[in-house]
Amino acid sequence: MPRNITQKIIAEHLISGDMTPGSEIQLRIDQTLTQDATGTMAYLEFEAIGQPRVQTELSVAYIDHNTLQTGFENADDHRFIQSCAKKRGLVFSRPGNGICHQVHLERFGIPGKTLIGSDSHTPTGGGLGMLAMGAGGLDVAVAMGGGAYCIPMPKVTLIKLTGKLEPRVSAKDVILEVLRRLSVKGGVGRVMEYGGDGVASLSVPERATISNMGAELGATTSIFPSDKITYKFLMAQGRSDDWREITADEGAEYDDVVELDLAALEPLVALPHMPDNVKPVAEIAGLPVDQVCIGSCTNSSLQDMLKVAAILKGKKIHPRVSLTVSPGSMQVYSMLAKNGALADIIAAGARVLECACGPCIGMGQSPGSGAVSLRTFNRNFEGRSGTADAGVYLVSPETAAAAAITGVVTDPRELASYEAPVLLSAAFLRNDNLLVQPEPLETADSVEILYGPNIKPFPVADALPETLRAAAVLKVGDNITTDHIMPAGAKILPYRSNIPFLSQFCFRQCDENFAENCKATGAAFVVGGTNYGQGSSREHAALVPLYLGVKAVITKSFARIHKANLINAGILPLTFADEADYDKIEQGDELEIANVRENLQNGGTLLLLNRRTGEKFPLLTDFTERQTAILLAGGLLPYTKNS
Ligand code: MIC
Ligand code: SF4
Repeated sequence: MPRNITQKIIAEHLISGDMTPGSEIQLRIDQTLTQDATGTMAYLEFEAIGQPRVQTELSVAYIDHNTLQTGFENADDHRFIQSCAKKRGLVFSRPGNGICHQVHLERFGIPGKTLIGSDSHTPTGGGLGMLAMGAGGLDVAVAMGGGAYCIPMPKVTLIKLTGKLEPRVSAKDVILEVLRRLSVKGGVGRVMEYGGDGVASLSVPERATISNMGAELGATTSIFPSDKITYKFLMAQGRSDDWREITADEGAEYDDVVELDLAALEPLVALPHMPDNVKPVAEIAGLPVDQVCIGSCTNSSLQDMLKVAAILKGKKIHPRVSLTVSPGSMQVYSMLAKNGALADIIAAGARVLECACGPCIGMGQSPGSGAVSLRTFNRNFEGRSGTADAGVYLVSPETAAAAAITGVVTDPRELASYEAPVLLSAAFLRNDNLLVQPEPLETADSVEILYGPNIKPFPVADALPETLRAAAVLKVGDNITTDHIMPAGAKILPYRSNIPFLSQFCFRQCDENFAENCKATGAAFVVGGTNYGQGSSREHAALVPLYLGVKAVITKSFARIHKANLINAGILPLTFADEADYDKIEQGDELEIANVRENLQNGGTLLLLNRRTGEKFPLLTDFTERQTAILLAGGLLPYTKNS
């Protein structure tokens, strides 16, 4: 039977399961990556699993999120991760080497391989034809130990590209258009597979921009074919041997098809505070801009930076605007320096930041009160920038650079003509000085793991009891993000390995008394709307609620990675059988679910009793056998240890 790209790679990596959409499949994982903000926890979990060395073809530990060192915490965590990498057999990418997804694309990604990473933008690797997925730290730890990665078999949507982008319209505009049409939940349960004649006009970094921000659709991942363009990219990286062609078979079937004419696109912008709140740039042209930030794993390739440099060349940034530029990797940074484009960026007045996530995760550069900030990033959730009342607008590098000069939102097609950037490179500059290789197996025993005082034990749930009774300590609406549940930012991120400290910030944006209320009641339920837990893969959004006594989260629907993280942590993720029942619960109501273990084991329905009204609501428990066993055991760790 003819197969699409997704089905081909899944079939090659299938350990067990049946490839019918929705049913659970277990996949062999070739590569893993972690970053530091989720990595400390992942390595603590790896240790708890008890495996001495990683069993994958390649595992890389990156440092790119917590690079501000305003106290000892981040530096200690870097040292901890470096020592784990050395002992356990991982390549370590030192701070300054770049954003995990950009570096992985350049130095390690291989078409046709599977990759999971403890970061939701791991699908960036889809630009190279990898099946690359974001996952919680514990799932990555299990995969590092050679275990399978379990997901529901995704549906596959073909995004059929035709035509070619007009000048100054960008790959970013492609994914913004997809978000405009499909919304932040449009990709749930799906792989977005790109095909059609238009694919050939897109470079690997452009494809990576599109697959990267497919995360904002809630998709399992996004993927492009591996073709001649992929070959050229790998060749320029000195890795032509890693190439293999992967295309969909003639007559391959898809669950649905979205047609997109690249030539018809115009510059787009996602308005505050959701990545799918997309409008043409022309519609808000003239809006005064205070800050422009260029970079992040979505838009920090050499190609993007050269476009920015070409627009800024010989110009001066507007007096109102603060412009920051973060190249995605040391490779990008050094090539910019070598060819002189960096000098054009600096001369125009940009503040050049290190090769890291930086402002994207609120690590510095919080905008001023009520500011308008144009960013080439992928998320504009309220407060994520560190300034609660700032408006973050997501745009392409061209649109960002145009506003930096004019001081107002500007359609880049309105700019006077500028010299188009010369795309260097039959060969990229290669310098792996900031990659550290692990200790050989024979001597690994002698390597000491270096724990800092900020590393605290993480919570593990007890086996599931027969009856759950607790108050609905919090009731929230639709599209709650993991940034709501467990915020990031410069003040909090250094405590990613200290769950007790983090707990005081849980759900702060929704209810500043959440943590205290949980502590007062000892046990809690959270009630939510649709797409609960979208955004980041951070398992802290499950571990911290677990620490605070959350037993179950009851919603209209969940985002994929967060649901998996809740199960892994031993918190029940339940959905209303009838969405209208959501309205029949008020914050503070006492709720009870009886016969939990028995009903889960028999595949029966759980009934939620609202003790205030006496009403009972059926809840869906669409768990696989494995997930049920994990929940009964109290989470993935006790389950893995017992099995
Ligand atoms: C993000 O973009 O929100 C992050 C920070 O990269 C997260 C990971 C994290 O919370 O550490 C992600 O996307 O998974
Ligand atoms: Fe880093 Fe931002 Fe990308 Fe997350 S989205 S990996 S914080 S650059």
